[in-house]
Amino acid sequence: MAIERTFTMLKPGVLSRRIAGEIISRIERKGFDIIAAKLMRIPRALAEAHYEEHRGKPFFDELVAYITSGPVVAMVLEGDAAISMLRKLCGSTKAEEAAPGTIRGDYAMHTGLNIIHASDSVASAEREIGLFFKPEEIIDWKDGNDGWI
Ligand code: D4T
Repeated sequence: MAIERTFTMLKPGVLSRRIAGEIISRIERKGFDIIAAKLMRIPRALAEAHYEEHRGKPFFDELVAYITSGPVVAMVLEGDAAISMLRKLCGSTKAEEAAPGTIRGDYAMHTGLNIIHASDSVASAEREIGLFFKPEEIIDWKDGNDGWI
């Protein structure tokens, strides 16, 4: 499998619910390397750029309002097939289809409040990492545990 980088974001509400640690812990225990992380409030323009593909859809305004309503934790993760691995760990976008055991399945009741974002392709990951992080904010480190993960 190829090593990939993916972008993820713990959406507003995660900090208020005091579950950021639990979610990050699941990501770490799976084996991803966290190579960038920051707490931030997303400016409206960045939220709209991030969700540009959904502009004009009925849920777009609510989505942008939600994502700008409080601080998020933005991260870049690295690992084998990181993009599809993280999508599986998050579970289905639709709340009613997200399986128990996945992050969305365990922590979200509503699709519009699905608590975590994960890039869905190499192109999206590159675009989203570039929107949220400067190259110097990404730390390329190795923990020496490759044989165990
Ligand atoms: P997001 O991007 O949560 O950050 O998730 P996905 O990559 O899994 O899903 P998406 O781009 O299709 O949707 C983005 C975001 O919009 C919300 N949404 C989506 C919604 O409120 N109603 C809907 O019908 C859909 C499809 C949830 C996630």
